[in-house]
Amino acid sequence: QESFVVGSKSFTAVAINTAAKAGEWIKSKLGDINHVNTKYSSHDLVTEVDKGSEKLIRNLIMTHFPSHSFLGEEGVEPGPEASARALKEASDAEYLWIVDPIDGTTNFVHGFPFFSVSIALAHKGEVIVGVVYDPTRDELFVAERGKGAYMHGKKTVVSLDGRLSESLLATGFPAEREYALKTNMQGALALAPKVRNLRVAGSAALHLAYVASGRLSGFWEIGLNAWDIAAGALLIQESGGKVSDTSGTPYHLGVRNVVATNGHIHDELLRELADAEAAG
Ligand code: 2AM
Ligand code: CA
Ligand code: CA
Ligand code: CA
Repeated sequence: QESFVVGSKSFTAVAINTAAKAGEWIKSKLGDINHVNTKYSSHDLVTEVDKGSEKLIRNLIMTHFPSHSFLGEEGVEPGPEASARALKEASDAEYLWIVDPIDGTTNFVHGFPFFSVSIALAHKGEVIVGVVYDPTRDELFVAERGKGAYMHGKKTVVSLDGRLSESLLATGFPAEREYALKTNMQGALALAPKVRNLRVAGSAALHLAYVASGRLSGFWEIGLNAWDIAAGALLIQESGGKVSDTSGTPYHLGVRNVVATNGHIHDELLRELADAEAAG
């Protein structure tokens, strides 16, 4: 049994308080953005609120746990190589906080109310605490390894849907990343007639929290980063679901091509996605 407590400080309590504070601040900035900068292309946005949220989160966490390491999206150069390198460098740490200060920045910029704060803590490479907070709906999803997942005190449980035909699935359309866009679109095109319906709402972390809480039967997306997935993956595992990469390898911090389901539809979804990619 891992220890979730150092002295009198609970990792989970700090994660929850930090996500709540950051979320509240983000919400207060909605509709009040002066500058939108682009990272890679006109599709890849970052605002002062992304950076401010990450700073707030980093300060709170490092004040409580100065010996821990911290990996946040806005502290890493854009692009898959830099983020893989940053994760590799950080993965020697005994305790590593993995943070997305706003997941769904495009939504945030446009005032489309579907974005979240994602905070995970990994111990020796294994996620032990995951928190995803949706400030718009004031919904806080919390998981502790081995202890279950909760939303506001109520245990979250994945959906019972046993077939794709009765499933509501989500994915992402990352416009500036050609391979990821094409692969996700091919998957969506192949799956659309076979599932109940598809959603593309723009926050991977919140989609994962929705799989954990049974609102979605499954989610997949190619080309994500550790900070998009870490907290949500634990939410799903602790809610009885399954998380892997597209080849079926069980979830680990390096997974970028994520498939996350209630477990029942997992193999069927993996098969359909593999067929869709092979068919090109
Ligand atoms: P973000 O809002 O934190 O950037 C939507 O498809 C998902 O893709 C979101 O979780 C979004 O996270 C992420 N995303 C957006 N641009 C990205 C990029 N350039 N590389 C990797 N992930 C990205
Ligand atoms: Ca981003
Ligand atoms: Ca993200
Ligand atoms: Ca982000």
